[in-house]
Amino acid sequence: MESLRAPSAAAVDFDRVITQVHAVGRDVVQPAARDVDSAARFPTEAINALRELKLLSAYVPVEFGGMGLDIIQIAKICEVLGQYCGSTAMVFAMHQIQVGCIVHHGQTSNYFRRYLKDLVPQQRLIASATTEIGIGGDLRSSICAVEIDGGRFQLTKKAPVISYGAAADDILVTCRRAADAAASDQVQVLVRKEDYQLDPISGWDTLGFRGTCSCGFVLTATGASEQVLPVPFADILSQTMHPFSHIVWASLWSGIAADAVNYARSFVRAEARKNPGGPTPIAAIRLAETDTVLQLMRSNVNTAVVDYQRMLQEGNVEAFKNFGFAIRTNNLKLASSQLIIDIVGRAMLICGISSYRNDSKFSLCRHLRDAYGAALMVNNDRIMNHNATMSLVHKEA
Ligand SMILES: Cc1cc2nc3c(=O)[nH]c(=O)nc-3n(C[C@@H](O)[C@H](O)[C@H](O)COP(=O)(O)OP(=O)(O)OC[C@H]3O[C@@H](n4cnc5c(N)ncnc54)[C@H](O)[C@@H]3O)c2cc1C
Repeated sequence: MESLRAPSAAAVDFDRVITQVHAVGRDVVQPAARDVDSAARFPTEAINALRELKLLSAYVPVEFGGMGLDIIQIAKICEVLGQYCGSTAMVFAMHQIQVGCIVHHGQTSNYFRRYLKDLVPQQRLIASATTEIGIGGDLRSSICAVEIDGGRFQLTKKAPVISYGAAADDILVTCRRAADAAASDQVQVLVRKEDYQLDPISGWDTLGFRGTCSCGFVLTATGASEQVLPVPFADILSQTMHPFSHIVWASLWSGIAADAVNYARSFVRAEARKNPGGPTPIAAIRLAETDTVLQLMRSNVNTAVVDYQRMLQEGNVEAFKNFGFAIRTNNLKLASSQLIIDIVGRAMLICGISSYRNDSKFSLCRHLRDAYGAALMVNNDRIMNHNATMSLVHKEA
């Protein structure tokens, strides 16, 4: 069986890429992060800097002109970006999920092969419209349908949340295969800015991830029928969207958590410097404890991403249907979205009131607010409910 993603044949030196991402993080992303957050504005300068590094096509295989990075490397970039700005990292991660869906499931189509080639010079930003008014976060159910007639399609979706919808160039939309199809008989359609209209229905004045600008829209689109991905959405979800999302999200949440721990470390060091040669500050013990939790969080991501990369290379599509794999992927999301709150909370205890202030150099308010979004991005209760159902029939090997 052919692999969904061949072994990494990256066209670049990955250490150099990571150095460049840190440089952009320090010089562009972090200086803008507080303004992005307080104004709830799109991180334009950050995404443009990533475009300049050609990172929006980082997962595009080398044969199409991309960097050919693998999921392990993409996850690492998400983690690094998370250390500088949660919203920027989330935009980057969500875009990569859409690229992943096209790379894994579009290559049998001339249209999508051409699209992947265009992605490299054009650095198009791809958003996602899965959630729909009337079905909440149930990914396996759609109300809207793509209607194909004479090689053209028409599509209207009421989407309560489309992250960076207004800034995107293209949007991957889940919908029913046809007007008479069942709610779960879904496809994904790539709609392009020149062919769609977004009518706003809600803003994005939220607690955290404010820079993702995840407003609600009624999306109305037309296009050519070849813009429908040639694989059922059920397969795209189990083989790509589900594992890819939870891995890149958990990676960037690790980055946010690691940054909070770095703040705590600087705070403890500053305390220790006040009393040279004195006893280790009590907060240093808290810091050591927090480090163990961060290590656990990172280890979870690492295990999941290595497992997924191996499965992609093996190309055994049956393996993705295994309940054990789905449960492990869900567990990564459940655990990471709780650990990020735990770690940021511990870092706040260490830094004390300065972390609670919005105006302090040790402020962790943004980290904490972003952290609380993690459990809601596909509601943890909904995920736990799926795990509960699967665990009734699943047997661990
Ligand atoms: C920062 C951020 C960015 C996002 N970006 C996007 C995006 O770009 N595109 C997109 O499509 N979506 C996006 N989302 C939204 C998506 O992640 C949410 O899953 C979606 O909005 C549904 O959320 P909900 O809480 O309203 O609904 P639900 O998931 O339906 O949850 C609401 C309630 O239903 C309960 N529930 C649990 N299980 C079930 C069940 N089986 N059936 C019914 N209810 C159940 C839950 O416990 C909860 O109490 C984003 C969310 C966030 C936080």
